[in-house]
Amino acid sequence: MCNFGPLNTLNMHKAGFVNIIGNPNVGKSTLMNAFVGEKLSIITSKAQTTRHRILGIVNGEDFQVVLSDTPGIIKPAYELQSSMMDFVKTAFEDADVLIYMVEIGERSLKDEAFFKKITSTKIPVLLLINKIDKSNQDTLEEQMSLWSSQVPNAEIYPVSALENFNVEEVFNRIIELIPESPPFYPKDQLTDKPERFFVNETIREKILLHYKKEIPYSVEVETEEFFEDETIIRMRSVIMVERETQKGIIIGHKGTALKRVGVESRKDLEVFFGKQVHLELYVKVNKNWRSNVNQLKRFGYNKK
Ligand SMILES: Nc1nc2c(ncn2[C@@H]2O[C@H](COP(=O)(O)OP(=O)(O)OP(=O)(O)O)[C@@H](O)[C@H]2O)c(=O)[nH]1
Ligand SMILES: [Mg+2]
Repeated sequence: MCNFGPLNTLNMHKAGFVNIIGNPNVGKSTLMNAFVGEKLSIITSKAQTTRHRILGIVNGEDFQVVLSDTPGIIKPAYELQSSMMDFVKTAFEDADVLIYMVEIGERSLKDEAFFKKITSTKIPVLLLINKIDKSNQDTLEEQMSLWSSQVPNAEIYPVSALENFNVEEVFNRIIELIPESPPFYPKDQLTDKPERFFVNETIREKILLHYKKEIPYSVEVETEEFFEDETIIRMRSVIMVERETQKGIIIGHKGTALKRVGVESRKDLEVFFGKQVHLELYVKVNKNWRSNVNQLKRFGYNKK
């Protein structure tokens, strides 16, 4: 984790927005969680795990770093993916520092327009070559020279977000780069998302982990009830799928598959909220929700 010592003795305060972008699955969310020290973003080995722009706020006595985790850059094939890419676009608009994350062995960004934006931006770019724990010195050197020629405006850092290698050094560089400014958010705030968002995401993570092919990409989760008393939080969430056949798959034989999602989600949520959790889950068909602009708005996929 990062070392949050005071910046100086002059009462100067720094604050800024640091937006993390890159291809799917390179480790953007892992990095954000490593900075924040909390599991704000879900992480799986599948591409397109993150669908929203999620803020993670790191507060120190004399600084506030507002990180944004964003969806991996893809060519959108349906409306949900277009909205996901709109979140990435907004990440260019308000950044004080851009983190462009690639993983070891990667060659270039699939989307040329985004790539051009990165190489021509006036915003300081930190290019992080992630997953170096999987690499060796020769490959790393080759990658360092490849990326310094591809993105000459970037400062390059080899990192391992998973093993926390060089994460603190990158954070210290961020503190140097962000401007003098009062904080943007209250100093005890960790994120911009409400509690229900983390319930939805935890459930979606279990679905990404346990179901194959198109199923996780056809699922949206909505938490309809979130009621907290002194000892327990009671939640009811609906798992939405696009078609009737998918509903059967989610539930599984005698409900065992859905039960597993429920048990694993509850355990994670108890850790996240630090309280006993009662979670009720059910499945509903919401035909073609991911191509329906109004439905997408309802689920928070409108960028503005
Ligand atoms: N070996 C290794 N694996 C890593 C590292 N960082 C992340 N991973 C793994 O890479 C996979 C993807 O990580 P995420 O953090 O979900 O990646 P992402 O870029 O947020 O992915 P999307 O949200 O789908 O765009 C997971 O299986 C992580 O455990 C790393 O430093 N080393
Ligand atoms: Mg992610």
